[in-house]
Amino acid sequence: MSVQFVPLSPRSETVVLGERVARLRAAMEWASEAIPPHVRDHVFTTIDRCEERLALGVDHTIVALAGGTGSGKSTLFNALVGREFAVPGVARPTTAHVTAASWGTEATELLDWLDVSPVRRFERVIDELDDEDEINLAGMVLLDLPDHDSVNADNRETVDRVVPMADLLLWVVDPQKYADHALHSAYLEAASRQQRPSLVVLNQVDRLSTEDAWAVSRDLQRLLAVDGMTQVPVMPVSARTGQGLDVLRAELGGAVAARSVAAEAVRAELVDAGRQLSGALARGTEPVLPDVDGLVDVLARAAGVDARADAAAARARGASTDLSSPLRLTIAAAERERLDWVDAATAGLPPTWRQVVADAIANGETLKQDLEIALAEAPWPAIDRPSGIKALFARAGAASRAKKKTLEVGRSAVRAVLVPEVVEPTETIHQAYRAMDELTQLDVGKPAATGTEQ
Ligand SMILES: Nc1nc2c(ncn2[C@@H]2O[C@H](COP(=O)(O)OP(=O)(O)O)[C@@H](O)[C@H]2O)c(=O)[nH]1
Ligand SMILES: [Mg+2]
Repeated sequence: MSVQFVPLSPRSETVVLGERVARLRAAMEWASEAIPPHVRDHVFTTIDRCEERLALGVDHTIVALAGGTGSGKSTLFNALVGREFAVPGVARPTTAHVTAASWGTEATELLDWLDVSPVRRFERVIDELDDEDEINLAGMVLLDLPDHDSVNADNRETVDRVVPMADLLLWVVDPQKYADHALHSAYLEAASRQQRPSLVVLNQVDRLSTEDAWAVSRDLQRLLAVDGMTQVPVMPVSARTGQGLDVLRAELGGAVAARSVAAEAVRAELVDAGRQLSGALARGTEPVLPDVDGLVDVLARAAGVDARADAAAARARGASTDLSSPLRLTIAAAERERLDWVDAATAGLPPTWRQVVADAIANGETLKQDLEIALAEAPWPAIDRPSGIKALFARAGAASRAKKKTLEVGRSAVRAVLVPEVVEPTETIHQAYRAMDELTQLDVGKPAATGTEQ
């Protein structure tokens, strides 16, 4: 069994993910009222973290050693780090703090982001004398975390802060506590649900017979499947004797060399955010922009544009109609058409979107005022009233031209108000909806690296 990471160009992946995060932020800013508050907060936190992680580049892969007290995280950290890392003056791993080792490149910015104390940072210089396995680890930033089951609340808080920031989680369990309920329910299930890239090691196998080691590995594999981690192989290792560490090193090297694990972790975070958002979306419904011409016509008529056009026609035929009285619209009429528009624009969407669209577009009073102003300032055609002998020959053609021109001018004045005040804000909300909807469908045909059991 091994984990395979398919290499992808990490930079183009980063660009694509960056755009996706930006779209999600814009969507959330436009439509956050449609999202339940606890989901909204979670999604904004995710957006912040993804932006920060992408800004730091995906050349590094953050691997976090996580697990319960005494499972052997620190021992395994030391074993992977090796003697070369024993830098005088650098503090040894302790339970209360995060300790970090970076292979090959300095990772100052990343370690600052992770809030790892400067005295708890090791650096491993890699040169051509190193084994291939070691060279493959270039770019890895390994973190030794406090215990997730620590009695100290600060330690648990540190774990809860850092685990979501890791690109790859390396779960360390031991033969006594591998079935620990808290580990499975609080961490492994969540990691699985969020599709977080994970590896699991069964440490301390030197304390078991070979037969028992396999039996425990199998049982652990079964428990992981219950957690939803069907794709994650269990690696039996001993941090004390070094047994199995070559396999673990190779797995880590494969993951780190692909350099897309960080991007994959961000992608998984976005998928998780999308899943949280899916409750605020309707499966299979695409919002549709209602008929703009219809809205223009009906509001123009309600404001008296059609009546004015008829009057213009009558005047062109010779009637003594007055065309100078201002056009008026009632707030009630504006509000009625506006609500019909909102209904049509949110047909099939969850009810919260109705309010979001209603809030985004101009209200009835504003529409009334702005439409009346626009109609007062419209370049109405001058209609000559034929008199005397001319009136006898006034043709139907002149009347119909006067009517048509008046309608055109009135409707285009109405349209000029409705486009920025109603149509464009509705389109913006629809785009926000689509951006969120797209996100909930990211799992399908995911392009990035993935761990697969062989
Ligand atoms: N026999 C054996 N003991 C181990 C192994 N790894 C760690 N230990 C011991 O388990 C205890 C806890 O280890 P530590 O690394 O501090 O665990 P942590 O709390 O997860 O960081 C220490 O006494 C270690 O020496 C191992 O692979 N085999
Ligand atoms: Mg420790």
